[in-house]
Amino acid sequence: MQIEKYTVDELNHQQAEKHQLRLEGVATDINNLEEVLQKLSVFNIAIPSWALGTGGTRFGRFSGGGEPRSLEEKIEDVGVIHALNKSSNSISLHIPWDIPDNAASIKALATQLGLHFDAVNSNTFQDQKDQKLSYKFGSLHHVDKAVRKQAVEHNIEVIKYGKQLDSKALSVWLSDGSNFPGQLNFRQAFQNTLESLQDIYAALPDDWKVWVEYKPYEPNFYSTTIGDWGQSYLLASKLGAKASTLVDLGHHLQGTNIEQIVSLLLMEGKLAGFHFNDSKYGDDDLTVGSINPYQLFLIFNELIEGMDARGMDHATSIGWMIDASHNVKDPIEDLLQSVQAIKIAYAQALLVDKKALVAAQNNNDVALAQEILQQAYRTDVRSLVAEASLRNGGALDPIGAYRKLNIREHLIKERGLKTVATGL
Ligand code: PSV
Ligand code: MN
Repeated sequence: MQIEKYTVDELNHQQAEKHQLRLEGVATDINNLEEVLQKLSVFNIAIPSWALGTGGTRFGRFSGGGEPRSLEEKIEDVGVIHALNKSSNSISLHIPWDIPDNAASIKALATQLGLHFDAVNSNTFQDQKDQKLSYKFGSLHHVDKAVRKQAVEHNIEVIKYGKQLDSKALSVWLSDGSNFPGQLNFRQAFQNTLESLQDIYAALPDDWKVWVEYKPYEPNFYSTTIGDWGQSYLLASKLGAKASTLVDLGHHLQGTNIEQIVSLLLMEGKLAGFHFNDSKYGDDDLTVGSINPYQLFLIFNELIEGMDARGMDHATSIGWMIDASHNVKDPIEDLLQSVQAIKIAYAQALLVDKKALVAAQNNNDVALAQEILQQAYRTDVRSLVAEASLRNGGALDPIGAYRKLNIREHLIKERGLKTVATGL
């Protein structure tokens, strides 16, 4: 389904007056308004191909209706999201869940919707039907060289698909680990992983990157071979300049100071990018900003500080992607909410008075430093995000528009109530 622009314009028109008043209200306190709006309008967050269907847990999965039945339909759903928010201009594919059999036509469809392809993701955490050797005891870290070789070859095949679509990065997440003490020799597992990644690295095209994602637990519950940012950073450093560390917000133990991790990875030029989500207990895959929006703001504050210090372009120098699972919400609504939450946190962080913050830090004025951050965080920036969307031709209120245009009903009519998308 494609959204006609005039329908969005019509809805915007109805809300124009209210929006203008809100914008004027907040604009008076912002010196760099045009700069903030410009930065917001070029900021995009990739949508993962596996997040367009309903998610589930090992206890069950409850389909929501109208789920995309093919890669083409997933791309169309991202097209809907992008038409509404003008901030989701790319899709990240997971292979083999979404193999682009006909790359030329897949690319043409994406281009028609104003989309391109973000990082491609490999999958050696599941066994596929026609697979020779099992990943039950891991893939790139496996004790058996033949299994490692099979996993390396899969990653090289994923790069091949990515090349056909003009992707520029391979994202690797391994579930490799152990469930019980004694099961694994940690050093050997790490060395095997490094060697396997070196083989993959050697197959990377010159203008590609490899992103190494970490996760503390699940599906393994005693150790994970790339379990934290230190292990990922160590691998990325040993691999070389094209390798860096991917931060998935849900992949930290409770209370971890993620903003500090981000700051140091940026300082070392080793922050690959993000998988955004939110969580209360673990890797809960909840909507971005739904549990801890202040943490998200603090992360963006460090990102902006660190990127500006290195002269990096906010929008393009690292990868921005959502990685969430939608068990009870309409996935498109959940993704729209996530993108809005990210843009809100980014906008708030752009408002931080950096000069004043540096002065407060250098004077050890702790209370003032906190005031400066919270002044920005407590600013209602929703009308700034709306204005950036409007200027790009998107909706002032993307979720409201999605509902008013009855998009899910159209999708159910077109695809049926009981369709099931590939993914977890
Ligand atoms: C693992 O939990 C993860 O965050 C990785 O990014 C996977 O590729 C993704 O979820 C989808 O399963
Ligand atoms: Mn992830």
